[in-house]
Amino acid sequence: MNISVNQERLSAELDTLATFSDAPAPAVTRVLWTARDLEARAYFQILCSEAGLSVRQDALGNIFARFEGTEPHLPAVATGSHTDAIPHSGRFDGCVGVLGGLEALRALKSAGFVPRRSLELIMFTSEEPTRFGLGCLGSRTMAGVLSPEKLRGLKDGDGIAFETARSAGGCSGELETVRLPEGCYHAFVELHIEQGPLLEKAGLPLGVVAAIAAPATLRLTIEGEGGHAGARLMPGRRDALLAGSELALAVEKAALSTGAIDTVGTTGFFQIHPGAVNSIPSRAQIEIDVRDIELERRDEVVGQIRAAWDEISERRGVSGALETLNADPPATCAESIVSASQNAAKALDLPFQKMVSRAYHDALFMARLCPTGMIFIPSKGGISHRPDEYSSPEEIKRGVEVLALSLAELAA
Ligand code: HGY
Ligand code: MN
Ligand code: MN
Repeated sequence: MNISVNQERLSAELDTLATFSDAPAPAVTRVLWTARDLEARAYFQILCSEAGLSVRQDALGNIFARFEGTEPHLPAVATGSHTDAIPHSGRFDGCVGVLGGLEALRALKSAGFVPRRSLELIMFTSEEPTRFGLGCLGSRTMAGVLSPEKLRGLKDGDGIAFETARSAGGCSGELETVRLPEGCYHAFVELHIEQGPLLEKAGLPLGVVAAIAAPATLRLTIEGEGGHAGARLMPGRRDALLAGSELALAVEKAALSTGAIDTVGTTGFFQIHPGAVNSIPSRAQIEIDVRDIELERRDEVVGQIRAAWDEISERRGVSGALETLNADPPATCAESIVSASQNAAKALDLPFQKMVSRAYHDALFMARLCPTGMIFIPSKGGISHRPDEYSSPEEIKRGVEVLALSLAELAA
């Protein structure tokens, strides 16, 4: 099938989407249910309606845009990603899969393709953990991994309750209706930027993902003792920042201790109180991200971090419970999806490599619902979660073409 992707239109739409941001260009900040996020959601829904797709939103704000097939009662073939963006990040992470997914459906429509199974484009709520500390809220709930009770118990960094934020975000309806039954979809394919250097290093335009790494997030509030930086002498201090700093170094040490290149550990969030130069830090809030493509190794690293915290807190006389926010298993991509993507790449005469995704994605949870796979396009310099994140219009166009042909094969 000959499809033509409208690269100019897609680039213009990605440029417009990037303007809905709480950070000055080229950075993008777009956090769940902020005004910018709502603008992006509204913009996406307009584009889908203009493309003749039927659009609906569930109680958690997941948006579904449907290209009806000739047999609409059959489980649909889905694609999609996210448009929320962590603070001061880039304009392609997630957005390529949402607007590129839309462009794939438009290209199939204009090629006169009529799917037997309906095609459904999904914009997932809060793939990033920024607001509530937990990533993939939409897909995690759709897959039944996150319960409505757990959702209702969440509070953001300003103490705003989840339900308050949800209704302010224009969502209504019971959270119990978000969960989808297994087999609700025939297949799910997500187009995403690689966010790493491998495709660029290999000089390849395409990656077909075989597995998605296992992420875990830990959170800790360290309670020490504050005091005057001058008058409080060193012996017996209970400095929360220093305890947290030792823990952050222990995270790095634990990740390196496995000797496996696939083990990563990051202390990405570290806030101290009161934050005055002449006041001893009495409290520190820390969030730790640990991943590996092997579950046992990941959990071994988490165990080492817990043991390190027990020793540090005891020795320094500080307290705090190390809470696990999520510890998800890795996902293996379904052979049917991997082969559909490979067939598409071959039909387009595009070389590719099979690879692992070290970033997590909504596909990690859609894999609990149906056969799932991912298509990667290169990231310039392997950079992501930074304002200089970049994929060229040509690379995006090729990813959309492969996605469109993959969807066509799966929906036929
Ligand atoms: O952190 C991740 O892997 C994703 O970008 N949320
Ligand atoms: Mn991201
Ligand atoms: Mn992403």
